[in-house]
Amino acid sequence: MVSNKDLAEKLDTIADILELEGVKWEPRAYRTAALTISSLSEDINKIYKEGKLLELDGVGKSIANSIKEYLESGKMSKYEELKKKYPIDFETFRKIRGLGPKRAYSLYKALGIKDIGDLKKALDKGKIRNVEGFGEKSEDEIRKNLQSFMTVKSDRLLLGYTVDYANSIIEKLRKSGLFEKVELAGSMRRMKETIGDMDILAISRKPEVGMDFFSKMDEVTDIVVKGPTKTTVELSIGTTCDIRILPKESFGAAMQYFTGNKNHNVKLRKIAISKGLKLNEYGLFKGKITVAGKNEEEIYNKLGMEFIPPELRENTGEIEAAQKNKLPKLVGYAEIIGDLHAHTKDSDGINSLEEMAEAASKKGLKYIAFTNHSKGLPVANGLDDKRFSELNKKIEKFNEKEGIKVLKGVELEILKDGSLDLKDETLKQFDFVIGALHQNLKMDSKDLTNRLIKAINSGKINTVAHPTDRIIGQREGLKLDFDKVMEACSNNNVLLEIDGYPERSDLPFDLVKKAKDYAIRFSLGSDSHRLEHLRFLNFACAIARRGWLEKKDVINTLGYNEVLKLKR
Ligand code: DGT
Ligand code: CA
Ligand code: CA
Repeated sequence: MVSNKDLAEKLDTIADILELEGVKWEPRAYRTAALTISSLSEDINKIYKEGKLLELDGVGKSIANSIKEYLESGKMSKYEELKKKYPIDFETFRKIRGLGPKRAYSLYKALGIKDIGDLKKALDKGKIRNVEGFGEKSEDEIRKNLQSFMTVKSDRLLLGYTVDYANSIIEKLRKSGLFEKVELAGSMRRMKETIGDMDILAISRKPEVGMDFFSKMDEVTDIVVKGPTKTTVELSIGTTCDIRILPKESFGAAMQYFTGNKNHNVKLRKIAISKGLKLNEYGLFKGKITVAGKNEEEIYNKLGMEFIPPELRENTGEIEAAQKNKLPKLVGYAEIIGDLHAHTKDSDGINSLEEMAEAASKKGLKYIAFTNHSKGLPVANGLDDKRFSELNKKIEKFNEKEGIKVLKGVELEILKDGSLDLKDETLKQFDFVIGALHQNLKMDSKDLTNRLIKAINSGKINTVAHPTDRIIGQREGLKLDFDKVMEACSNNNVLLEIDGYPERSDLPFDLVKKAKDYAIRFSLGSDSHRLEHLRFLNFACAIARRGWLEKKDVINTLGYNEVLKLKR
């Protein structure tokens, strides 16, 4: 079964090749379709079956036909034809920094490099430096970037693209009437940014019928093992799902056990032993007597600690804090009332300011900052001073209406020397300035850190965009000295951003926790480029919670007028 990711990658490759061939408009359509499909929360097979392909952004008749062909036969003629002319593994190469389609094609033409294996061989023999346009320095870079790609690449899926799918399975199970209870467990319940598989726990008086129903669901592509207490299946989304049916009196213990993580569980079990108790997935026992089991909270309480929210269960000090009743009161998902990072079609977004604002309002948000790119990022159609001044006037006009408020924002390039990409008089117009490193990143750690600190010290930025610049599964984060960066933020009252875009999930939760010790506050953003991305704000909040943040640590819990006071 074709996954959304497969399909999107193929469409992207078609766009790449057509671009190489200098075709004018077509690549853009394929690119848009790829972007739409890669960020869908629904299975493309389902959308196809419901006859809704043409409703997807960027999908016209001809692309819809290609998709249909691919979903039905596993082949896409357009792709196969182009691939005959360009037998290059663009899908993998594009994940390696600095190996976009043009450069990959140059290497193919000069050295016949088709895939990673060929690339490695050529690197070992030092052949790349001799290719026109490459040289010794870029050979070294490709070597480094390949290495970093090999270490970060993984088969784990992103929470942001799987959690809605999981919840829709759970809804169907609940509606079937065959279960008294159905809940999500495992890494998904902990809201970890990547997941290995899906874990579902249930109570049922008819376990056989329940498991039958489950294994015949549309989402299931294969059955790995099937039994009345545990069934494992393959899902169309490209991962497996474990479902376990448990007795009512053990459900809390099972939720605790199968939520994990493993290290958290191991420590709890040791604490149980030290109290003369035994803890497993069936309950907490003293000899043969059940001390707790039905209810998860009770397990924690009987072990001498307060309830630990799933997001914290990583064995990074939460158990010790819970024993002293000193867990933070985590910021609530519903306490986030604004989005502080989103794009419109004025730069590289797909939807208009009005469409985005309306959708954000429908989600219950009170304000949204449109932080379009600045001119230093031409690939993202960044705006210059003049275009920003016009856009800002448009936003002021928009804000005269009742309803959701829009903040005049910018995702501002921090230039190579640490200076900022727009004039001071333009910067003064903005309500919210996000400083960002996107280009010229091939500096050593010290220079890069100083460059960022210079921007932080300028007094002109509110927050630092996706601070590590990692892309999960594709590239490692920048080698910044985060102690120095955090110190500078703390001294200058500059926030750090938590970018909820699934591939980014940046700042990562362990660095969030570290920043909290520097008394830094945070801004949360969906980094939306289209309406469907607005849901990513929730994942930014999940990371905030996993980083132990409380309401007071997160700017997005403040009202619109309060946020305006942060203006620089
Ligand atoms: P994943 O699937 O890799 O994203 O991560 P998890 O945490 O969902 O791990 P998974 O699906 O292998 O197992 C679900 C939970 O079951 C895990 O978080 C803790 C528990 N568990 C699994 N294996 C062990 C084990 O060997 N010992 C203990 N104490 N707990 C385990
Ligand atoms: Ca799991
Ligand atoms: Ca599992």
